Amino acid sequence: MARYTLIVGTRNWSSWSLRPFLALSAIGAPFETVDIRLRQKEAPTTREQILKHSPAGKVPVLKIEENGKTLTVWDSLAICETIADRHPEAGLWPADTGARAIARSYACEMHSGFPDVREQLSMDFVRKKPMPELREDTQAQVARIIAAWEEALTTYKGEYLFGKFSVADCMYAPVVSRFETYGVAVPPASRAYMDRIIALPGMEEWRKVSQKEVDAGLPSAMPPLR
Ligand SMILES: N[C@@H](CCC(=O)N[C@@H](CS)C(=O)NCC(=O)O)C(=O)O
Repeated sequence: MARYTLIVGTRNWSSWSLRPFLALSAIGAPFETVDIRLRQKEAPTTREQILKHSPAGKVPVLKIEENGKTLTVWDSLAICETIADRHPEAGLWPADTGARAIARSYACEMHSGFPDVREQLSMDFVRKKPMPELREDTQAQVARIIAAWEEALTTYKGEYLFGKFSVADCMYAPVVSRFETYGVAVPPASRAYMDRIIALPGMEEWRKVSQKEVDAGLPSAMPPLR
């Protein structure tokens, strides 16, 4: 059996790391995590620590040890795809090809978009914060996310965006956390969806570690990289 190790960044801040953590949590196979503190400037710096695992110098990273070999996968979406590939029984993509194409579009839209949401509503997993004054672009991106959620929830009529829990939900879970932190108002179907995401066992586990980081003095906002 393969041994999975997921290298993640500071949990309270690392929205990218949360995505594959939820995918791995959903398949039910055991996995280990290695936590790397982001924005560590003294040796060993964050960069030095991440480079031990991946030449891309970013978390998350997944290591798969199998048959005496180690496969290293980096980038949150590539990791989620790999987990979905290796565990078809978990149904991390919809079975229907049309629904799967749309679910992939949702995942990729999140992966490559919404820069203003990321910047103005940065993830601070365990905290509640006042809503900043949102720029027009941010408002448009928030509206687009909500419209996309409503559309999927209405079309696929399940508990999650595409009925069953999928990679699309992993990709949007950090947005759920951001909306919760800043009290973004959403329609009832999206609110119920957010509550289901928040209640996932993987989110609960992530919250426990994030809370420990915050209790140990983690600052509220992730400092800029330079
Ligand atoms: N597109 C990448 C982005 C990953 C990313 O930007 N990770 C940040 C942490 S959330 C990182 O590793 N930053 C390096 C650093 O802070 O030194 C992914 O989806 O995995």
